[in-house]
Amino acid sequence: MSIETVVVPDIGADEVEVIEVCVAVGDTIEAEDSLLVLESDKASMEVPSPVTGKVVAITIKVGDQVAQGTAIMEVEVEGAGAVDSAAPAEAPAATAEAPVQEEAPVVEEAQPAASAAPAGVQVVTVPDLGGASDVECIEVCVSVGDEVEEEQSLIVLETDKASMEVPSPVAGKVVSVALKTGSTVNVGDVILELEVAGAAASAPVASAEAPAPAAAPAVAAPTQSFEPKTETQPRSEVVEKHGDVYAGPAVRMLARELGVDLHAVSGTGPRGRVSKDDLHGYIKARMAQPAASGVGGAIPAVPAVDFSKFGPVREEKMSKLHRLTAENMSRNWLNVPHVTQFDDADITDLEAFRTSMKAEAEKQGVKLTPLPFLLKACAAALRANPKFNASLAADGETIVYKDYVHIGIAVDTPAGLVVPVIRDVDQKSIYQLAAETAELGQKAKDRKLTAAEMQGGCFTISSLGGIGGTGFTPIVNSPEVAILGVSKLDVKPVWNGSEFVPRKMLPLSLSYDHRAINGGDAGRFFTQLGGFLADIRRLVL
Ligand code: CAO
Repeated sequence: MSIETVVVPDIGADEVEVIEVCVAVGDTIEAEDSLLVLESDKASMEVPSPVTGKVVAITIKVGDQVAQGTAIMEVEVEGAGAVDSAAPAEAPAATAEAPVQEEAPVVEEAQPAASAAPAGVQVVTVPDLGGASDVECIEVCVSVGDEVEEEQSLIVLETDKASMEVPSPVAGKVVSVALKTGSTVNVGDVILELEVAGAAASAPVASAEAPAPAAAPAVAAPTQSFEPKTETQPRSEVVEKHGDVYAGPAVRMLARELGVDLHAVSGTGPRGRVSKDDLHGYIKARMAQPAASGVGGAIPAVPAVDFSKFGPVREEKMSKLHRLTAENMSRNWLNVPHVTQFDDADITDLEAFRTSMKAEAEKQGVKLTPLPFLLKACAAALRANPKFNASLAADGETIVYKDYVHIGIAVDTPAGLVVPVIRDVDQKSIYQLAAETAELGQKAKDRKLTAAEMQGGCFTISSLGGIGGTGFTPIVNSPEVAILGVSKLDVKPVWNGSEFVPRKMLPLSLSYDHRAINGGDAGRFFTQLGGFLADIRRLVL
């Protein structure tokens, strides 16, 4: 083990603000996991981790100003040697490993060149993007007819790691806009045409002759001039909701994600700039408002309670995994119209077989529980009922059927709930499944699962059978469309037509997304699953 100090990499700007710390002490992080989000007034950027390890200390906090080389955190990295107490002094070494600049926006250089042309219509083009290409335009901040000031934001561009505003190089009136939200742009692409204040529209000046000002280095895009177009662009194409609001790109992005119109938010920053806190404050205030009477009201917030008024309390921060799980649960609960169906599977014969095979399984090095049989039976039922082995596409209009059967198993760990995925369950033997379940379960508890081992599931089994309970309603692990809850096996009297006989009954609950699956589909799936479990010989048919 050794301790690495992770420092701020070259961010192409002097000092920027930490607006989010994405990890906490004790978190296990992978290389490339986001550690921080930084924001200047022109750009926001994520700082990914250069190493894999465990966070042992965090040396910055939200609101701090940081620059290249500022120590961010200490990470315990797997490897030889004892803890290196001199590690912080090695910050520059960590810098060398830190993410390279190419993914961070070059804030100062993102400024298009201002033309020194005295008058005319100027074409404003996309400036140097710090090496990035095919960058998405996520916001067009102005529209035809707008008077813009020098430095006023024209568009907002976004890569997967950073967003940046492109300010106007000169003051003028927008005569046409060449981009719209969603356009993909590269350096030199035309953004818009500006009629420069005081210009005679009929006397454009070739801006190719215009030198770039000192503030905008040669890497910035040149401006050009040409005859103004006579046709005007339809306003509806370019009108942007937040165009005349002063807010940084991260705030704009958050507002878009949350569906908040920034016009409604009062900015408390300099020149009325809307900060993240302003946005959060606005959302909190809205959430605190009573839901509108009638349909369509927002979900009323649960009021905050001071529990210490009623007795002693202890507070504990939720782990990151716990918070993520909670978010996913809320998202799935709110998005998926759930139906849960219950049944008992008669596994008397399966249990007799399993018990008879336990000793042999042990010789093979595996513990034979009911779970691998359940996996195998579910795989067969999923193959026979493709609607369950599917997902709804994001467009809400397409169903994606999967020709593979990967099944996740919910594992409750001290840090939170994780769902490792067993691949190609239909092609594996019971022993293989038992071994893989045990291995992934252990890895989950040791927090050693990789992201790949938790992805690609088609269906999930949540087994509480080893713990207890007679039934529960599991939440669908979206974008999967169904989940099987397994409760504790019990011996129950079952009527066989002439008498009650004791049978080992396994309580099952099947929750499904009613947008993708109907009750009839679920009935058929459940009946088949029960059939496979009641007589596992059917699995080989
Ligand atoms: N009814 C009765 N007994 C059951 C059973 C059931 N449905 N399912 C398992 N058991 C028994 C097993 O046979 C085993 O008994 P023995 O030790 O006597 O053989 C015992 O319960 C414990 O089983 P297990 O939990 O070790 O093994 P598993 O294969 O059932 O589960 C794994 C593997 C990784 C899922 C498990 O280790 C685990 O983490 N379980 C917790 C499940 C969980 O957290 N669910 C949370 C879901 S929250 O939505």
